[in-house]
Amino acid sequence: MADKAASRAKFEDVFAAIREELLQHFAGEGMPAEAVEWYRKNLDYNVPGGKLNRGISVVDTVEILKGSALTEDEYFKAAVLGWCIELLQAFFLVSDDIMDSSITRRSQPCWYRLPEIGMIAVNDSFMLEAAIYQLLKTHFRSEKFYVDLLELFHETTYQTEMGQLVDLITAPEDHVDLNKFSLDRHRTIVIYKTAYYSFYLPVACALYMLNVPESYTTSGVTQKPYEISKSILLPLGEYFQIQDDFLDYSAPPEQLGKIGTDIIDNKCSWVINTALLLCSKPSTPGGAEMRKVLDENYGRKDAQCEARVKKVYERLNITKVYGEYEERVVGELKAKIGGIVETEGGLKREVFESFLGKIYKRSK
Ligand code: DMA
Ligand code: MG
Ligand code: MG
Ligand code: MG
Repeated sequence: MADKAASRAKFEDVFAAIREELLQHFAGEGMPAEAVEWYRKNLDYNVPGGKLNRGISVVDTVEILKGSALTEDEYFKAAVLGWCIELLQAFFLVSDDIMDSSITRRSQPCWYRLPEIGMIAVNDSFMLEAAIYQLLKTHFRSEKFYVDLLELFHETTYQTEMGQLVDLITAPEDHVDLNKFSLDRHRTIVIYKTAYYSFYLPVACALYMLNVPESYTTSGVTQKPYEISKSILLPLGEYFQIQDDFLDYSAPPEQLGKIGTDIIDNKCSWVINTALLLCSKPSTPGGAEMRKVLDENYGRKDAQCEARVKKVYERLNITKVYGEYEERVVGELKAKIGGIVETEGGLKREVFESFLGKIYKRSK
C-alpha cells in the first residue's frame, strides 16, 4: 500500500471530481450562479478538511479484503463511498456544532458562526446529506447492492440521530442534574451517535461493494461477516468517542482543531461519569467535597465554573485513569479481533487491526 500522505492525496483528488459533478447537476437544475457558489463554499468548507479516517477506511478495507491491487474503477467506487461517509459526517458536524454552541471545528470557525451563514447552516447541512443520495444514484444505481447501500445509509443516519437526541436531552441547558448521568447512559449515547456511522458504516460499505453476503457457510462453518464486524466495530467506536470526550477536556485546542465545550454544555461525557464514580468511592480522599464542586459548577455557562471542574478532574488524576482504561480496552479489542476466523472471500483480522492502529493513543 502507498504511504499515508500519498493515499490521502489520491483520495482527496476524487473529492474534486465529486464536487464538480454535484455542482454541475445543481447548476443543471437552473439554479442561479450565486446559489452554485454558495453550494461550492458549503462543500469546500465542510467536507474535505478533517482527518478523513472514515472515508479512507472504505478504500483500505476494500483493498485488504480483495487482497490485491484495485482497478481504477474499483478504487474510484470505493472512494465515492468513502466521500459519501465524509458527507454524512459533514452533515452531522454542521448541525452538531449549532446544537452544541461550538466555536471552532477543524481549526476554523464553525460554519454557522460565519456572519454571512448563520442559520442557513441548517439547510446547508441538509444539502450535504442530500448529496450522498445524489452520488449513490449516479454511481451505484445499476449495482445489485444499490438497495442495500441505500438502506445502510438511511439506517445509519437514523441511528446517529437517535444518539444525538439522547446526547442532547441528557444535557439540558437550564437544568443540571448529575444524578441523571451514568456510564450505561453514556454507552447508549456513544454507540448510537458515533460508533455506527464512524466504524460500522465504512466496513459495511466495503462488504456490500465486494458482494459479500449476509451469511454463508464454508467448510461446515456459518459466517456472518456483517454481524461479526458490528460486534467488534461498535466497542471500537465506543473507545473512539471516549477518546473524543477525554480530548475535549485535555487536549490543547490548537492541536485538536476545536475548543472543548462538554463541561459548559452539561454533556454526559466519559470524563464526568468517571469523575462521579471516583468521587463516590470511600477510598477517594475529599470525594464528597469534590462531588459538591462538580454539582455546583458543571454545565454552567461560565469559564470560572469550567475551570473549577477541570481542577477536580486534575485532583482525581483523570488522565491516569484514562490511560489505564485505554490499555484495558485495547487489550480486549485485540482479543476480540484475534478470535476472528478468516475464510476465503470473507473477513480478515487486518481490517480491524488497521482501524485500531489508526486511533490508538490519538491526540487529535
Ligand atoms: C459527536 O459528538 C457525534 C456526532 C454525530 C457529530 P460530539 O458533539 O462530542 O462531537 P464533537 O466533539 O466533534 O463536537
Ligand atoms: Mg459537538
Ligand atoms: Mg454533540
Ligand atoms: Mg466531543
